Amino acid sequence: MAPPVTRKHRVLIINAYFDPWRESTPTRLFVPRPMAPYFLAGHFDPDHCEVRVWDEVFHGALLDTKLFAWPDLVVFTGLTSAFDRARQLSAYVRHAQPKVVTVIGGHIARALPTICAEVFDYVCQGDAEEITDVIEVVLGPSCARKEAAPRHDLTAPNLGVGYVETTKYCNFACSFCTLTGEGRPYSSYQTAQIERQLDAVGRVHGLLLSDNNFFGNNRRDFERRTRLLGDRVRAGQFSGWGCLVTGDFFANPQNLELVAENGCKAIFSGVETLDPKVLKSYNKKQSLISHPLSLASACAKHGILFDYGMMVDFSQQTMAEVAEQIDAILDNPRMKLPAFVSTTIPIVGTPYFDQAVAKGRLLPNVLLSDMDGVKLVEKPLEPVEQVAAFYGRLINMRGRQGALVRHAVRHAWHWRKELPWDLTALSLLMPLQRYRRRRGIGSFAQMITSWREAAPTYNAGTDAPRRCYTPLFPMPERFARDFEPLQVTDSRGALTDDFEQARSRQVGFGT
Ligand code: B12
Ligand code: SF4
Repeated sequence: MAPPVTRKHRVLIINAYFDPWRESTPTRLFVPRPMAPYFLAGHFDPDHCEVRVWDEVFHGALLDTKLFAWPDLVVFTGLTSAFDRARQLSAYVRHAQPKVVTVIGGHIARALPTICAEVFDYVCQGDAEEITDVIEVVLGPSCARKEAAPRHDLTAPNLGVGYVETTKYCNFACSFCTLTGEGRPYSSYQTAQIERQLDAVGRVHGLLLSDNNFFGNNRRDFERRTRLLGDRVRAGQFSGWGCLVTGDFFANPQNLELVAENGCKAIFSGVETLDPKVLKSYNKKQSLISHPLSLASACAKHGILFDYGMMVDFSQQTMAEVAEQIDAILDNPRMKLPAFVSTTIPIVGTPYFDQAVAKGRLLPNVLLSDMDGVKLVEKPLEPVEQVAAFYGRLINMRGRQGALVRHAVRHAWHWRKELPWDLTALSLLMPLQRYRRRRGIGSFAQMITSWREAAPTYNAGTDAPRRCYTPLFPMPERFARDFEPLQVTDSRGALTDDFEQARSRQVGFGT
């Protein structure tokens, strides 16, 4: 229990993050933005608590040592691979302020419950609402806000984009997906809850839905949520919205008509790979009908921009096969380049991770923080050094920059009559911005840290550890373990004892 304070309780909510490109500077132009910090912030009563959010994606690496001594309570969220980062930051705040209380929840806590219980004071397995239990115990019942709504006011500058979630989790079970591992049922928010979120967003240029799958498995419910958004577009709250759907959405053309009528302007779908054999191996049959060209054409007819992500899996594909797919896209101005290319990640807790372990596919000396989609962590079909070098060139489009620029211009020109000017401009600029190594601008400390990072090798076995594993300033010996990386595999490629212990099940709030 924190000591009584006469001022407001100070709450710091941190989205811990390791930038795969090893940049410590802010990534302001990334969409979508992580919303968990702002959902969590909404549960604290503003009359009793002063809440600050530090999102290491949007604000860059947290290197401001003065902030470590500020909070009474620190709440952590983040992607699974960011566990080490959350641990480092919790060490900094405990060192600066021994009475601070730390809480973690979300993907990290679900995948690694045991080690989280050792490192943090409270470990939450549930959704954002579970933070109210912690607030009541640690700060007192009056500090928890009743009808909570996300704190969109804390997202400033929001660059004209607002975020809302209308459903949670997913009705599919792809083997590589974290949601399959977590096994929570797909569910929709009630109308009043969505309205509350929309009211909290206020007037913005465009709205992005954070849903994993806006379409889902209940047509009437999909129609309800779509019309709700349409009403807000017609009322002038935002000019349009974008969402993420699964491939089965496109099977019925009426779905596209309905979303278009209700102001949808952009659709993202996880095509993942153009290779049906690989899709089947992931249990991702819903994407078998999803060829990016036919989907882009269908969307463009309704003035909707189509986008997709692509995964490459060198444990099933050769470099020549991958190169052929990318070059075929670059040769065809009608096809859109994927929004991002990533390796398939064996995310801890997924069936895909278990298969990779059972088949001995993990490379030796893999750290949890290596699992960011930008490094090889699985044994490829071909020699690992060659594949890593090839992959590094591919995701930076090295040797393909001319073809990339030509493709972007010809692609935007081809679709200009179907798409409004702002979406045409977006489809021109997005690939040029995504397929190059990011050089960001941030605080002096962030820029220096980025410049000092070793160059990436795209191979977990040979990448030098990130700089943040060395503390920012000398720390007492008792914090030494907090700066050691959680190692997933040993020098033979077998799971380490530390990792097995870290992920063993020990569930429940406050463990
Ligand atoms: C925004 C986003 C990003 C952002 C930043 C994410 C971040 N947190 O830092 C960016 C664009 C950087 C990103 C990158 C990637 N992402 Co992403 N991303 C998302 C996305 C679309 C939205 C997240 C969000 O805001 N959701 C809404 C909020 C409200 O939900 P939430 O974060 O899940 O939190 C809920 C609960 O978990 C819980 N909760 C969370 N934290 C806490 C804390 C406490 C104390 C409590 C009580 C509860 C709690 O409460 C919330 C619900 O009420 C999700 C999909 C989705 N719909 O969630 C994928 C998702 C998180 N991403 C995913 C993946 C796979 C990736 C990539 C690996 C993709 C790739 N192949 O390149 C990369 C990772 C690169 C890296 N560095 O490792 C996976 C999960 C991966 C994982 N377990 O780590 C998701 C779930 C998509 C999916 N279905 O596969 N992503
Ligand atoms: S469709 Fe997407 S969100 Fe759903 S299980 Fe598959 S990868 Fe995960």
